[in-house]
Amino acid sequence: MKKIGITCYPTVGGSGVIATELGMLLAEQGNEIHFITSSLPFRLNQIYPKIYFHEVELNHYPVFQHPPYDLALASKMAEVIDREKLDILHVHYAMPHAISAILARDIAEHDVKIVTTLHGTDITVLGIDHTFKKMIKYGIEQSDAVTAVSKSLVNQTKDRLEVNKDISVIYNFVNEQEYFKKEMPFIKQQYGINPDEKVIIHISNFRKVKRTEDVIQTFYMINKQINSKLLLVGDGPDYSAANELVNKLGIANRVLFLGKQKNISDLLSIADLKLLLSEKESFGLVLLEAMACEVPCIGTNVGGIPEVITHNETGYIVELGDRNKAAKYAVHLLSDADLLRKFSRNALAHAENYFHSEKIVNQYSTLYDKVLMNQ
Ligand code: GMT
Repeated sequence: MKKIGITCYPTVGGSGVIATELGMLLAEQGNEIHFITSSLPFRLNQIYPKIYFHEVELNHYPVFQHPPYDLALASKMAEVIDREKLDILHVHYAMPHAISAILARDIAEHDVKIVTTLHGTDITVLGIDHTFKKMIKYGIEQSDAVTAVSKSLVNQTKDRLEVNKDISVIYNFVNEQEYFKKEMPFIKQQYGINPDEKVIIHISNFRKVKRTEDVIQTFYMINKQINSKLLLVGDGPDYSAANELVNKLGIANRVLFLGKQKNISDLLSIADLKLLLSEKESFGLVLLEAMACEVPCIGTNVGGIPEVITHNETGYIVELGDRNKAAKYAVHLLSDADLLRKFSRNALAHAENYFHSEKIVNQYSTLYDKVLMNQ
C-alpha cells in the first residue's frame, strides 16, 4: 500500500478526469489517495473510504493584487506530505503544479517522490512562451519521474524545451464502467432526431485550437449527402461564433447546441461518428471516450491524435484544415452500413487493447515502484 498525493486542475477537461479516475482506481487497489486541489474533483461525487481531499484555500489579502495559488498549493502540499507521510506526489501539469511540488518537497521534512504527468497545453502553448519556458523545463528536470500522454508530446517537449530527462509515455484511459455503448433510442427521440438520421458529434471546450469552424464546415458538406444531425457538446470561447456560422450556413435545424453535459457516454451511445479537427491535441481523450462507446472518429494529423485513431480501421486521419477530405471520408463511412459496423467494432477493440484502464493504471503503479526503489 502506498500513500499517494494527487494534484490536478479539478475542473479542467481531460487532465482532471484522468487524475481523478487514476486516484479512484489506485484506491481500489488498496492505496491511500490524497487529492490536494483547489476544489473537489468533479468526479468525486460520493464517499470513497481510501480517498481524502485537502483543499487549497486562497486567502485574499489586500496587499496582493492576485491571491498566490502556486504558493498556497506548495504550502498545502508540504503540510500533507509531512502529516500523511506521502510516498509519492503525482502532479498533472508541469506548470505550475510541478514547480509547487518541488518547492513543497524542499519545505517538507518527510521524503517524498514527485511524479509529473504532461498533458499538452503546458508544453504546446506555455512551452513556446519564453517567460515560462525555463520554469517548465526546471519543473520537468527536477521531478523524480515524468510521463506524457503521447509519444508526440514527448518529442515536442524534448524539441521545444531541450529537456534532459527521460519521459515515459503512459497513454490516457477511460472508465469502462461508464464509457460503453448503451441502448438509448429515447434520447434520439427527445432531441427530435429521426431513427434514420445519422448522428455526428463534436465534444470540446470550444477553444480556438479545437477549430470548431472546421467541424461545422465539414458537417455542412456531409449533410448535403447524408441525412444527419450534428451534436455540439461543451462550451467555451468559440461557442457563439459557432452559433453564428451555423445560422449563416442555414443549417440551424440540423445542429444541436447542447452546451456542457454530464452524461457524455449517453450522448456518444446515439452517435455514429465523432469529429475532432484540432490544431493542437496531445492525446484527445474525447476520442477514446467515443471509441469505448463504439463510435469511429475522424481526426487531424496533429499531436497524439494519430496514436489514438488508426487510419482506415477505427476512423480516418486528415491533414489539418482539410475539410473536403474529412467530409469525403465521413460520407463514405456513413453510407456503408457494413463498413460503419466494422469500424465501430474496431474502435472498441482498439480502445480495449491499447488503452484499457487496468493496463494504464498498472503502468503508473510500476512507475511509482521504480521511483521508490531508487531512493
Ligand atoms: O484540451 C484542452 O484544452 C484541455 C486539456 C486538459 O487539461 O484536459 O487537454 C489536454 O490534456 C488532455 C488529457 O491528457 C488531452 O487529451 C488533450 O489532448 C490535451 N489538450 C491539448 O493538448 C490541447
